[in-house]
Parts: sequence; C-alpha cells; structure tokens
Amino acid sequence: MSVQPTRADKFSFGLWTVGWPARDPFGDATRAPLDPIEAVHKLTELGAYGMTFHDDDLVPFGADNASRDEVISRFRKALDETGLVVPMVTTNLFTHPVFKDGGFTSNDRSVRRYALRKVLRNIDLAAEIGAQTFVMWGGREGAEYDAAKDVRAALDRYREAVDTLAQYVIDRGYGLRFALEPKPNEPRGDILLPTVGHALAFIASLDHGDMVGLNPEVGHEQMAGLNFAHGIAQALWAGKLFHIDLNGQRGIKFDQDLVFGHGDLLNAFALVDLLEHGGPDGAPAYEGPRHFDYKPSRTEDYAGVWESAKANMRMYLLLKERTTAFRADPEVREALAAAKVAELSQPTLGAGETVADLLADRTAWEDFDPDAKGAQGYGFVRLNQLMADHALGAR
Ligand code: ASC
Ligand code: MN
Ligand code: MN
Ligand code: MN
Repeated sequence: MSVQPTRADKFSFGLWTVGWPARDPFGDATRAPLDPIEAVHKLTELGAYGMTFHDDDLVPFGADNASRDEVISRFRKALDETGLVVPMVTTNLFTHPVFKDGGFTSNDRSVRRYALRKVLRNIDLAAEIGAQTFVMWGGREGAEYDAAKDVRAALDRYREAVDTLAQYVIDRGYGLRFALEPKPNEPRGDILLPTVGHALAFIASLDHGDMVGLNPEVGHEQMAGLNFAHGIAQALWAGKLFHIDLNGQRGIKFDQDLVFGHGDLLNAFALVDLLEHGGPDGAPAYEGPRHFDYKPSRTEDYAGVWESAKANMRMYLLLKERTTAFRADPEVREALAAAKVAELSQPTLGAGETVADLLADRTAWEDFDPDAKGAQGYGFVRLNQLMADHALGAR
C-alpha cells in the first residue's frame, strides 16, 4: 500500500489551517499571511482533493460586494485550474468583537439577527461553490459566568437559529446538510453543546433534525477527557457523522490542534480502524472527506507548514495500512474471537423470545453460575497488545 496521498483518499484542509499566521494569546504572528490561491495550488500538489473555509478566511470581514466578488472569482478560477473541490464551508461567528457574547445565542437580540444574516449570506456562497456540508462551530456560544447566561433560553435560540437556517436551505432547494461541531471550552469558559453527546441530544429536538448532523473534532472531545473513537462510534450509530475534523491533542489542556496522530496515537489507530473497516463486512464506515483541522505549530516557517500538511495525510495513510494489516492478521482474528467481540452483535433475547420465555429459561438464572462466569478472562489485554504491535509495525 502506498502512503502517497491521492484524490481518491479524499483529504481536505481548512484554509485557516495551513493559512494560520500563528498568532496566539501571548504572541504575535510568526508567519506572513498565505494567499488562498497559493494554498489551493500547494494542497493540490501534495495530493489533497479538497479545501474548506470560513466566510472570513476567504473574504475579509466587512469587504464590500465588489471586492468580495473579485476574491471569489479568483478563488473559483484556481479551483477550476486545479480540480480541487470545496466539500464543506463553515462560518465565522467568533472573531469580530460583535460576537463576543455569541452569535445565535448572544443576549443581545440585534446581534442574533445580524449573525443569522451573516450565515444566510454564507450559505448562499456555500451552495454556489458546490459544498455538500455546512459546518457550524459555535465557539462563542457560551459563558464564563453562570448568572450571565440563561442556558435554557440560549438553547431555545440555538434551536431557532438552526431550524431557521435549515428551512432556508429547503426553501432555496440547496443540497446542503448542516454539521454542528462540539467543543467543551476555549474561547468561552463553557461552550454550549460541549460534546458529541450533548449535540446529539440537541439535534433530536430540532424541527429539521434530519438535515443536521455532527462534525466532531479529535482534540475537542479529548479536551473533555473523552474517548474520540467512542464518540465517533456513537455518531455513526445515530447516523449523524456528516463530517469529521482530524487533528491531535495531548490530554486535557488548551486546544492544541496538532497534526493528526501526533496526540493519542493508539486512539487514532482505533479511529482509522473504525472509519476504514467498521462498516458491513469490514467496508469503510464513513465515506465523507477526511478533513484536517489542525494548526501548523508556531515554531514552523512555510517549509514546516507544508511538511505538517504532508504529515497529516501520511499519518492517516500509515494508520490505514496498519489497521488493514491488523484486521487481516489470523492471530488478531483468533484474539477477537476469544474476546467474544462479535458475540456482542448477537441480540440478548432470541428471535421471538418474550420476557416470559426469559423468565422460564432456567439457564439464564436458576442454573446460571455467576461465580464461574465471574472467573473467566476476556483476553482484552492480549488483543490490545496485538493492536499496539501492529501500530508500531512490529507485526
Ligand atoms: C472552526 C472549527 C474549529 C474552529 C477553529 C478556529 O470552524 O472547526 O475547530 O473553527 O479552527 O480557529
Ligand atoms: Mn481544535
Ligand atoms: Mn474544528
Ligand atoms: Mn479547530
């Protein structure tokens, strides 16, 4: 298997990732701004198939219509020249001070109305440029102080906003779906819809919930101490994995946005295993873009930026290769069987079996020996070591 990326791998990058000039809360930018056109050409050359952007990444906030049109037409020309696609567009409701208390959930109603207008305009652009997914990361939708935010009212307004936008997409006949991106904190002290689970519960309350799914980010779940592969499994189980943000994070701390696999490598292995082999009969469980939302570290110059872009794709392809070998290894198959992993797919009650039948089944209670079953080993550690061996290329 080749670890040279091709378009068939469906790798995409946010313009704000390779284009991050590396300004952080403590220091100035360490890199000059990147021309979006150069990013299009460079990413194509490296083997990516797509690029994504926030409205304001491409067109500076507050640009007049004439300069907006010019930027967009230059960008479209570069897409046509390279064949790079824009599978996803997202929205910036976090940079400008007007959004300091949020966009859809600001306490100030006029800010909420302005935020809706900004997003409606961006949805038009997303549809025009051929995107299939519209991501919403509500980075400023939250609070630092409990008394300052009526959380139930904020969730009402969040729901109102998402339903309004979904209705607009229906009315316009756009083929877009929405993907909400959870994050627990940063930049707000506490962000609404902090995890995959919170967002799934919110989506279930929407009028147009069928059009709304998730864009989970590796590091965001890990900032909450959660298992990302488990979160993705639940999103898949709910039919809500509309998009994904791949990156790396080392434990519960500020959002690091490292290269994919440069954080929790074994969880990244489990993730790629799930995405690439977790469907029926070992087929991929997810067919969408493999999207990187990372930040090239502040220490890097542009040579380092492009190395880091390559590193994301290389990590994914190496993990794809290793997980394929893991799944094909007869000893792994035997260890999976010994660990009864497939037995969990068998329904607990038999076909047509009623509770009365279960109550009448002596083997389930009267003749069941909990002490004997309690003494059995499951062999999970051996299985995990086989996974680690494959991850390290030792098998
Ligand atoms: C997004 C998104 C994030 C943030 C972050 C902004 O749209 O997916 O994680 O914005 O990249 O710096
Ligand atoms: Mn992040
Ligand atoms: Mn993200
Ligand atoms: Mn991010």
